[in-house]
Amino acid sequence: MTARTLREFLADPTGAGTPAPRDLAILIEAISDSCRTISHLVSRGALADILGSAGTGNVQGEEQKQLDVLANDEMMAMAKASRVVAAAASEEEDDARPLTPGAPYLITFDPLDGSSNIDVNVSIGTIFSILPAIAGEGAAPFLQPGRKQVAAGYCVYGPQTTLVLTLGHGVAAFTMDPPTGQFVQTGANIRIPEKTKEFAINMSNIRHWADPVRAYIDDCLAGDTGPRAKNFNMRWIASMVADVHRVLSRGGVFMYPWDKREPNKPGKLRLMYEANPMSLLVEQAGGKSFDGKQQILDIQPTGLHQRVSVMLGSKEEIEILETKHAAA
Ligand code: AHM
Ligand code: MG
Repeated sequence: MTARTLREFLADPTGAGTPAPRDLAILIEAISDSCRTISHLVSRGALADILGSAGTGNVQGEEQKQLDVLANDEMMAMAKASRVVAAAASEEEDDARPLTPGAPYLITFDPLDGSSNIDVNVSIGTIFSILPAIAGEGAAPFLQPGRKQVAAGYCVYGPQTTLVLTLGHGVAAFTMDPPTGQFVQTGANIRIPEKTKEFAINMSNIRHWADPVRAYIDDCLAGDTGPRAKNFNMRWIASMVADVHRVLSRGGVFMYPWDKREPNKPGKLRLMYEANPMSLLVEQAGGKSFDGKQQILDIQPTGLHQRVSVMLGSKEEIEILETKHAAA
């Protein structure tokens, strides 16, 4: 059997002969078109004179790179042209943009995640989350818990360009075939191994962590003579999209927890653009996600740009983290 294209997958995503809702299929295909365009821009880099700063900042006060702005413009134009998106919100823009009145979906995205890696030729990606459109103005309709997502995914621009997608029944992966630009299915029903020996965290922040996080990592570092009785490996790409892709591919735990530097800031990563879509993918692949208090998908959002503590990945590791937090 020849591998299916993304379009063929959307015609029968569960194998039961039922196509994805038409407007959802239109949107997913439109997103994949944008990912192809962004992948092309990313691969040209300095040749197109698009590396370096854009000379602007986003709503969070972070410097925007030229490619952040180009990717954002591409995703916004796509959402508008699709005619199936009522409003879109981006990590790079202050406010949600109303697009097509009466359309069935809302979309949120981080157009190019891993900004610190853009100029150094390390994997980066686009993360997206699709919610049902509900009544309300501005940010209000977006403030739905992650469990309400009808689809979520990311495209990682690495050695291959790979789109990873959930429509709420399992996780599938599609690799872009450069000669044709087609996304061809290369992964079905992806499962995160329950057990792992690999963690991803920015260790330079160790002195700032809360006690349960410190205790968990200390146990991992103690290796086969410590309480976990096994040696752990560490990876940190500093692109969430690439770190989570590794977790989905071979297991592990990814963490960007709250820390004491800015106690009133819940975390670094953003709930609507990063944590929710990644949590849905991880849960659909048999893993778990946790913010130190509750499952991330159950959080009731209060703001479009709200930040959150993130721990996600292999089920067994997240359950150990839950136990450590409950005991603290
Ligand atoms: P960005 O959306 O501006 O790229 O920031 C999010 C990124 C994540 O991809 C990554 O996990 C994290 O920031 C890396 O942070 P640090 O540089 O502190 O290790
Ligand atoms: Mg990001």
